[in-house]
Amino acid sequence: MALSIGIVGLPNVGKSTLFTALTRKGGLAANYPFATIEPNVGVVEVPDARLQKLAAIVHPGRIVPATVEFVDIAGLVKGANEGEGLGNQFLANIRETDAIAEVVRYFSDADVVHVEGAADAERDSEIIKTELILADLGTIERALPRLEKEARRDKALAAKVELVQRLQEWMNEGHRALNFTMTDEERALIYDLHLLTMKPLLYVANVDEDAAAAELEPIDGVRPIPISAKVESEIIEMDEDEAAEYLAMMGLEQSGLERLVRAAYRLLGLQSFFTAGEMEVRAWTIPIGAKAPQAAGVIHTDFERGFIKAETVSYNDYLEYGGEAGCRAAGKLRQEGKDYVVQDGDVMHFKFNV
Ligand SMILES: Nc1nc2c(ncn2[C@@H]2O[C@H](COP(=O)(O)OP(=O)(O)OP(=O)(O)O)[C@@H](O)[C@H]2O)c(=O)[nH]1
Ligand SMILES: [Mg+2]
Repeated sequence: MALSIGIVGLPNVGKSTLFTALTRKGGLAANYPFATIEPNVGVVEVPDARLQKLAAIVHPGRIVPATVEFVDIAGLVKGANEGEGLGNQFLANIRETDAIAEVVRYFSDADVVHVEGAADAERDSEIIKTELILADLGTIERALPRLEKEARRDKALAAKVELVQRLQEWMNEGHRALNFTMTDEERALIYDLHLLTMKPLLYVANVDEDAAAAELEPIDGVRPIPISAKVESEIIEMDEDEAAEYLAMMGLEQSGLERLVRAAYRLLGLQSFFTAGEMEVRAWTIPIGAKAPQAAGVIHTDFERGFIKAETVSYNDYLEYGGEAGCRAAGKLRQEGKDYVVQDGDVMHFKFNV
């Protein structure tokens, strides 16, 4: 389950600069609006220092971190839903992502054109919010006639039609789908519409280099994550020690990637568990609250289907007792069954039978 995050925002706010820094991939960052035309997809390893600690004990053939996929699309402008600019047609590329990171310009470089004249986080994010809502309303408008037709033949669909109509009213008042009160069943009913404003949203404030550690005012109730795309793009040119020193100088403990991924995990209720063997030490992503079989299923569906038990060691025990053998001897290796709720950092070995 590789987490995927779509990057949106006004043109020229630094989306591609950030994307390039995060993914170390050559998405074009350029000082003119609409530099990005084709969507760029990049996969990034999730930094997790625990992997190295585990590897120091196990000496595996390789280390496999969890990954996050970022999708960089063209900037959205006011009126995008009516075909203004280029962004709207690329929204389709982020329909399938798990979350949206909206880049908002805070940096104050007069040489970089702002499509609305000057940066204003409140107004700029409002423009994007409106465009995303209008894009969703377009999706709903296209889907409804088909749904209504199907509902005439299949009475079971009446509830769905009624739900989508209520949602349409709500969104017509300028609200995101995410804030529409729904039961889990209702949420499942509209899942296939892949509404953009249904996705959890993070704001990334692209700040001036000296403000990367700033505490910013919330936008629409959500505190933005300050990241300097410029700093990030400088860090990727450095070796690890240099980068750490540079971050410390900026008053930061973690790179923007780490802070962004951590925030996304928190927002989406995700955590990691590990497998550790001679061949590889590996991180896997699961929802908080997932039980052992569900965790097993992330590795292979057979592991879930034929789940018997999970030999489990807490991350701290694994380090303290120097690995599996030490934990076994100390009675720290637990045999967990199908109702075990996996804890962040658990080192697990699944027994299964298919
Ligand atoms: N001073 C400063 N300039 C930045 C920063 N981030 C991006 N820029 C500059 O802003 C311009 C636009 O950056 P891009 O990353 O191409 O912006 P974008 O949001 O991808 O733009 P579109 O693809 O056109 O929507 C480039 O000249 C960047 O160098 C920053 O943190 N500080
Ligand atoms: Mg771009």
